[in-house]
Amino acid sequence: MVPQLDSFIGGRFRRGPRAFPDIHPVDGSTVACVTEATADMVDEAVSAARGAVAGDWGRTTVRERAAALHRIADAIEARFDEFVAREVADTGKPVALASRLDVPRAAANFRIFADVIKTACVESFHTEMPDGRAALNYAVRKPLGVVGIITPWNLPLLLLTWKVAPALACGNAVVVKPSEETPWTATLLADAMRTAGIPDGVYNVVHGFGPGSAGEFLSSHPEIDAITFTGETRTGAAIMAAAASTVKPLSFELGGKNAAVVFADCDFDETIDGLADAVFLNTGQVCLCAERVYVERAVFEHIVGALKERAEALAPNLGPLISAQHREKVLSYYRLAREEGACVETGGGVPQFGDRRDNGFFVEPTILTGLPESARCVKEEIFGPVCHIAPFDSEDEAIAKANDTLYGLAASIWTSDLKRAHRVAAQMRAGITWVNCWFLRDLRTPFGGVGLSGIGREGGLHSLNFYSALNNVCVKL
Ligand code: NAD
Ligand code: 6OD
Repeated sequence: MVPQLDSFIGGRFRRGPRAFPDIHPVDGSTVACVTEATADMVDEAVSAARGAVAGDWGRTTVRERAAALHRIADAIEARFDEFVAREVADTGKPVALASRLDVPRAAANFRIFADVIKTACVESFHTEMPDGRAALNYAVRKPLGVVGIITPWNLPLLLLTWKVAPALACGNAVVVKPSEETPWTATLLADAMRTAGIPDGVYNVVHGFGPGSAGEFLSSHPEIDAITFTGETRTGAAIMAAAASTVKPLSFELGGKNAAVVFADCDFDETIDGLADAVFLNTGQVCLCAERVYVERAVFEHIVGALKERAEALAPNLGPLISAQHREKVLSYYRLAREEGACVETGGGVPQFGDRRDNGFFVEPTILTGLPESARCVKEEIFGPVCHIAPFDSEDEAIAKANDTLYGLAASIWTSDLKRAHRVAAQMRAGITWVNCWFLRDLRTPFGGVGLSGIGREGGLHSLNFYSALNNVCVKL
């Protein structure tokens, strides 16, 4: 018997009438059985959240909420190994990665927003009118109410807590809809919430799918005050349409087709280390991954050769893709790349292990060269362990190529010339530009994308400003 994962509504686990399997991507086995929330259950979750905001939770002070967030982080850390095991069961990612990235970041997300909310300032103006009257204007930060949170499968706990923490810091209650592929850590977080003494109804989980299921019920729900979503651009558009008639704030972190720009003067070893992460971390299933690498011609062959070596060395320890369906999507791009005339420098297929992993969803890390900039493999997000590497001859050409995308999430620049780094960074059409590093995060900084990569910014005060309503008070003096 596999464990059953139920929705969590008003402080109680609630079984839905229909069940679906939670599949382990390493070998295709079923690790849990998830019960899907009905429309009525989503209504109940929203009511429970509204009740919490109207009740004790709505009366908490900033100090009390900051302490509560630290207790949630403590509860995650106390069950660190269990969170790692559940994340690994759902995603198939290596234990080392979940232990280094996903679970520590979940705790850090609660701690940072506990700190940020305590020091967050609001505007105040001393107003002087031409007729001699004066006033004091000051803003008051209030919760929005009930926030709907819809998240993807690639960094399930990290991306969920990145939204839950600031939403709770601002005094909201939340209804979360984790990806159907990765339901486990959102469910385990419900236990951590109980341990941390978070009142019933503040954190609710509804399991299910997107269209015609919990995702759509939540995004079209008239009683939800705001929606924050991370996932595919196409899904963001569907959520925007579903939410339109009940006008509400939306925050979207969407897809990317990110560029890395490598200059001949880069620190070669540091760049190869950085690129290996930027292309292959989490089997390329990070929205920030570089799927387009532009390399100054003088070092092109050298970089292609070294990254190829790195890909081949990484291959045996790379985790699987999330699902059979996603693997088919990635493999369809591997086939398309050949049709489009790519040279496959390494990879391009499915590895054979001779053990249970042959039933899993693995693909080979893949490096492509030789495609024109117009190729679909250079234009469309693949979301796998693959990049296309192309040469460039001038800084302007590199910038133009990097910016030639409808997305605009992240970019990285690799050079020892800091003047050039600042100059090129300023011209990148992306929400985040890293110089000589990748995915190095300060959680106070603005995080988000332009174009098809999203709407709004998360991080530090930017998150607080999304999850709260600023009310201005004008006092005549
Ligand atoms: P997805 O859009 O398929 O699913 C994300 C969530 O939306 C899931 O919970 C899903 O059930 C739900 N959903 C799907 N259709 C819906 C609908 N019509 N209404 C309401 N909810 C719906 O994304 P995914 O495949 O889980 O994740 C991969 C994608 O996410 C990639 O495109 C990646 O770039 C993007 N992503 C972006 C960021 C970022 O910060 N910009 C971070 C992680 C992932
Ligand atoms: O680091 C973060 O805060 C963040 N939102 C990362 C997103 C990664 C996308 O897959």
